[in-house]
Amino acid sequence: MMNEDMHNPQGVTSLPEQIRESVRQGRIRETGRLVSEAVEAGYSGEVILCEALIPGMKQAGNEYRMQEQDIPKLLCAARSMQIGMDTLRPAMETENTQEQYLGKAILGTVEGDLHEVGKNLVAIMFRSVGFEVIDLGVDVSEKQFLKAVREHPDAALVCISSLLTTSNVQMRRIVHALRSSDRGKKRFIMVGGGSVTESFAQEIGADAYTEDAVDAAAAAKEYILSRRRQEEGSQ
Ligand code: B12
Repeated sequence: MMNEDMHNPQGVTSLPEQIRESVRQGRIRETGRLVSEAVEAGYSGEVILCEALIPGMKQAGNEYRMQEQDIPKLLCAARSMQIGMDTLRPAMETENTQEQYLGKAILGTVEGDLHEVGKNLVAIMFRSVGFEVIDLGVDVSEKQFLKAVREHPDAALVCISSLLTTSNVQMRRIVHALRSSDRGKKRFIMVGGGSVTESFAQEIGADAYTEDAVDAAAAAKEYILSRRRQEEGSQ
């Protein structure tokens, strides 16, 4: 693997740093081009995500909060992040072709909430460890979650994202409705997003909460593998 320091010895800004700045500034096409260049240059998907795209988006969010950026600029940053993730996806899937198939996971952002960047990141990380993701998108109602679990009875996991505290009430309802529809076949429900905490997750009866998408994918994989070990042990 190449030297992945943020600066090369000549002091020229590295590709991850350029990507970070490009997302922060909301330069959509440039972000796509830089991510392609970084992939070709041999940077791993994880480095591009964790050292470039995510920090760029976080910085844009912080500047928006400090009123140093306005909504249109923030939307461009979110769009740049999305283009970056879309560009990265084929490379990440190739990097992980040796991963075993872990089954289906249903994913969506709760009703009333249009934030999609974190949810899309969860989708990428889940796919990268071997899950098939059924992405319901944003503003997903209790009914739509229930329809999805009926249509995909083999999905062992449901992942719910919420960024707005006002949407937490929806998250509570969705978890409750999913539990009531379980009929003995317990699904693993994971929740996350900026408005969710570990204690809220426990209070509403979710099975797991993680702060970020990388840990979420690792926790989901661990759950599936331990379930398979148990099933093998009981045969
Ligand atoms: C970008 C953004 C927007 C964009 C969204 C664009 C898009 N296409 O997604 C736009 C401009 C549309 C927007 C609109 C609004 N926003 Co906004 N937005 C943000 C901002 C700046 C960044 C969110 C983001 O993309 N973060 C980057 C991603 C990578 O992080 P993430 O989503 O948190 O996801 C990570 C983890 O949470 C986790 N995760 C996420 N989902 C899941 C799911 C599971 C199962 C698991 C395990 C983990 C997990 O993994 C991810 C990282 O690894 C945040 C501030 C912030 N710092 O979060 C405010 C923020 C979320 N917005 C906020 C608000 C208030 C709004 C508006 C109401 C503003 C308004 N007055 O109109 C509207 C609401 C619109 C709606 N109905 O949804 C508030 C929410 C406050 C609250 N607690 O309720 C925040 C916190 C800003 C603030 N400090 O005030 N917003």
